[in-house]
Amino acid sequence: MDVAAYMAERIPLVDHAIEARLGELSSGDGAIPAALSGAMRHLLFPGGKRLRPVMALAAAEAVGGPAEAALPLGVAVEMVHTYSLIHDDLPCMDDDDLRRGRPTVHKAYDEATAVLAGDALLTEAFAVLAEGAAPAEAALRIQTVALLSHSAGAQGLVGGQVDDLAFEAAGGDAEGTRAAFLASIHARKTAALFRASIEGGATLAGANIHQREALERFSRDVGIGFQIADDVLDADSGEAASILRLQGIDDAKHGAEALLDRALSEIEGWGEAAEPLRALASFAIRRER
Ligand code: GRG
Repeated sequence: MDVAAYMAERIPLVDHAIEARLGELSSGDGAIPAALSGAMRHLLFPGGKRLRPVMALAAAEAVGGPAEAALPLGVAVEMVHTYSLIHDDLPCMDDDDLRRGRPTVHKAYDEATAVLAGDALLTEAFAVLAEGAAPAEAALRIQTVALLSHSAGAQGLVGGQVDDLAFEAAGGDAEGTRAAFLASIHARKTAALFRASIEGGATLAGANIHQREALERFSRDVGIGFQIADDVLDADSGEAASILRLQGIDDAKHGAEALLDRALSEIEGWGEAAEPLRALASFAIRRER
């Protein structure tokens, strides 16, 4: 399976849907301020890998649905992801000047605008997901709104970020304590949004409970494996809550491979339709950027 070709085919669907939404926000009587619109767009275009939305579409296909069923979720998760990066870069968090080789939003605009652009993306994400559902899919959309809320909220991204900031102080000295704490940070900070994308995408395509449960486990392993890959790629960053604080690069890579194997075993026997999801999981963990 050519994962690059699959992504090249699906990313324009996501980009077009994000563009349409931003266009709506900036037109007509309720048009948003130009500075806010610019700051919201700043990281969205040109974006990053768009891995989470493409995984949402692939998860919909994996359970026999059309990719388009997951498109509102694809837009929503990319907006939440983008908000998290904008806030993560702020002076009170990681204090970064550059993101994807360009000035961070608070550098290109100012701090208050960056906070507000993140807030706007986070809240708009839920509007995108909730609006425009055909009556038959309304219940599935509501379930997916709840899933994304939990993934982004106190038990997910935000809680993970709080623990991440406290890692040095609260990690404890014992190796076992630190390993468990690190795994919990990665599960919340990174894997939670993969779960919302993957289980949510399948939910919107009508997945049954067994498929959803398998994808919950699949997405946790893929999300943590993705974060390990990120730590390995970012080995020189000195990031506190990195797997490389606990083990060497080779052990970390082996651990990520084991997670990939276990994830793939969750969707074994799902047939050809799940091939893009398998290929994206491999890409997430074996990527070189
Ligand atoms: C609530 C004030 C406030 C802040 C929250 C939630 C949060 C800040 C930060 C999230 C933590 C975070 C940035 C996790 C990192 C996960 C990760 C490895 C992101 C990089 O993802 P890629 O590689 O990025 O998919 P691209 O650039 O490709 O989109």
